[in-house]
Amino acid sequence: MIRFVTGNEGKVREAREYLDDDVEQVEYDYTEIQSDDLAAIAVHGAEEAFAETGGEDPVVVDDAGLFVDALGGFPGPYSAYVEDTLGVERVWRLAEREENRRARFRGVVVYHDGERTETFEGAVPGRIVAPRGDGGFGYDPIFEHEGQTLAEMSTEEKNAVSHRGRALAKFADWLAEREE
Ligand code: ITT
Repeated sequence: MIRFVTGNEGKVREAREYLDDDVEQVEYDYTEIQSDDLAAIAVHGAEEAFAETGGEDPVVVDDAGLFVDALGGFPGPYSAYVEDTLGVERVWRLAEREENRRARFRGVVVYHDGERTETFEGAVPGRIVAPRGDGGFGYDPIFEHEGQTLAEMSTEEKNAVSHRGRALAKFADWLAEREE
């Protein structure tokens, strides 16, 4: 069993497509260190969550962010804070003024079992658009990849292209190799 440490059910739903029923959601609010480096934030979180939640099963932490080119990578590692304070619609309004609407989602999935820590990364290019679609979560309605927003895709379609899907695919391969 893998303990996925997150308050975000959408992340767990996407992870189940790769890890079947071997995933349990654990809501532990780990310290998010201030860093530009998503991997550093997630590694710190995974090690703290493993130590503090008292289980033996390995933990996984997923940290992701939306990086808008014309806004110097904003909101980046501060994406959760910006979603809570400004909201997704206002991030679209900020990007709307720019000629260049290119952006990318970047994400890391970190595994920690008390001894080893492994990091898997993924990214997806796209552009910021007016909100469309009601699937997914977070910034999905304003992030378009090849003509569709991530919120217009099914979980399977999103996973096939998304930052999280790419990171989870690498993680699932690594797990399968270990179990051989
Ligand atoms: P946990 O930290 O509890 O895992 P969170 O939602 O706060 O949940 P992050 O810090 O990784 O997770 O998220 C950063 C922000 O980016 C947050 O506002 C998310 O809604 C958003 N986000 C992350 N992955 C996303 C995705 O696949 N699609 C759209 N938005 C996403």
